[in-house]
Amino acid sequence: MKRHLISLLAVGAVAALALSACSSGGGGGGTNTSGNYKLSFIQGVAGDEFYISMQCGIEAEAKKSGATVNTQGPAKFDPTLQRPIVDSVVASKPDAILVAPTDVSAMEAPLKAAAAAGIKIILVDTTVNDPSFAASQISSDNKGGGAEAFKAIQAQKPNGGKVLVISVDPGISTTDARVAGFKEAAAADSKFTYLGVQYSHNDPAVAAQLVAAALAKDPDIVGIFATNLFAAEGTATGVRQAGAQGKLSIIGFDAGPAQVKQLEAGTVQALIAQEPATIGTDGVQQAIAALKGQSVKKTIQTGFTVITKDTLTTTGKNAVYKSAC
Ligand code: T6T
Repeated sequence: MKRHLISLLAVGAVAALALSACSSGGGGGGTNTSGNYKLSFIQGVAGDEFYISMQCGIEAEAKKSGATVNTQGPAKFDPTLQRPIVDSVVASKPDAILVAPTDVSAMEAPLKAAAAAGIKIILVDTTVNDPSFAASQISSDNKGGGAEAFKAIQAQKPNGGKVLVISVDPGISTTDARVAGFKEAAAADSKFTYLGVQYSHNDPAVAAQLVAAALAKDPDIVGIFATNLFAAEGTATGVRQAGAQGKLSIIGFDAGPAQVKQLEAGTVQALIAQEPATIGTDGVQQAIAALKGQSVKKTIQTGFTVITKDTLTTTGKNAVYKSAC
């Protein structure tokens, strides 16, 4: 298990992309023996720096073997928008699809059908309830990351108090696991009271409203864990709007440029940066191994780095996500 935990308290449009080589691949069904594989990457949502950074890793790795990559993502993190993209990608018969399913239930059947049609499916970041059809799955230690977020609050607020989680939507494997890890860790410390989780639908404005309302009800909240990039962005805004900046700890999952600014400004106290480019690199390697009939790792867990203001220019520097490759 690769895990880079740096426990420091101060702690990371869609592009349709075709790389140079043209695939001669026939796609789906293992008909492509040329090695110039045709890969598709379906993001959880377009324009999210986490998936952009993953795309960068995917493209760089694909280029090494002359594979081509087509990247698409829905405008929202929503299975009703992602499903038609999966259907159209499947119709284009790629050799393999790297995909971050937006829901553990809704995305299972279309991806299973794609695998049954002979397309190698690699689950990157998120997963589904029964991922047995997938050649490989690569993701962060999301539960461990949630527990780490609680540790960061614990270190900043040693006297304990009320803690809240702002997540995305139920049914997303990654953020649900982060919530579970945080909740479990919080339950083990009797000084803390877990107020539960509220869902922002991946909309920073909704997250900000939820946080402002929660602070109006419980002004003594000592810590908020925001489980992804957009939840963190909105949480920081909500705390600022409620005039509570500096009174409580905000720990955000992910490290996009906006989160880094909030860390620098002192609105957010720690970020848990994943390794999206590595997830992408590993995903391409596993896809190509599967296509070549070589041995494939069924699951790969990638690491994360806890970044604080103090470590932003040192250990956290390379962990920040990219807005473009
Ligand atoms: O946190 C990442 C990703 O891991 C999660 O599945 C969805 O949200 C992000 O893309 C960040 O916005």
